[in-house]
Amino acid sequence: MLRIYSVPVAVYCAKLRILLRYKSIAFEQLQPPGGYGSNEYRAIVPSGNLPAMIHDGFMLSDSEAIAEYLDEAFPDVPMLPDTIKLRAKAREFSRSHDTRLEPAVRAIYPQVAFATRDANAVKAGGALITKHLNSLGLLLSMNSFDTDRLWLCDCGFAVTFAWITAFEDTLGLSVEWPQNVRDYATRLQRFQVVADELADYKPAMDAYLEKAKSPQA
Ligand SMILES: N[C@@H](CCC(=O)N[C@@H](CS)C(=O)NCC(=O)O)C(=O)O
Repeated sequence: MLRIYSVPVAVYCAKLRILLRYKSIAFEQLQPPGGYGSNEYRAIVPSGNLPAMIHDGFMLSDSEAIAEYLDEAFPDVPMLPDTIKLRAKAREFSRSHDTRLEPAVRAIYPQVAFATRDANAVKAGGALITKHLNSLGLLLSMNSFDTDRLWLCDCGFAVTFAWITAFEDTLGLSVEWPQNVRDYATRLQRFQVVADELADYKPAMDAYLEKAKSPQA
């Protein structure tokens, strides 16, 4: 049995669940004992991060390491391309999500609470996200992945795009989306597993965003 340590709002857990759904891998989710970052959880998962996986007694953390492991362990529905160069490109694409776009979006979380929000920090955050979306647009324009399939590198973007849109709606975050990035976001949502995961994930996003509301609203 495959077990995933997770909490409902965790972005990288939602990313991983898209892959698990697409590959039809059965899994069970567990709360990290003592909460993530706790000594109890670190005794199992040294980074204290989510997600982490236990597969037949084998522990692995980091969503991308887990995703690549699962792609090899459950090869029936491959989620990495079949040539060395396209696989490398897919990894470049994944890393641009995990190390660039998502961290820029994560920097907005401290600004969610209405009571302590700094409008200048939200504005600066929007500019940084726009910069990364522009880079993504350029990367996409050079991309030759089959667009009829979902790739491992698509999973994180699907979730992060949902957060950017939620921040536009709730915080008035100002972001410019290159047209091909908008088209990419729309295309990802047409995959049933992406739509299903985002629908299941939305209550956790909404609960997190409650504190964004003005007390007068
Ligand atoms: N690059 C890591 C990022 C994981 C990550 O930042 N997870 C968040 C939850 S979405 C977390 O565990 N945050 C708590 C912490 O960093 O201590 C991955 O892909 O797994």
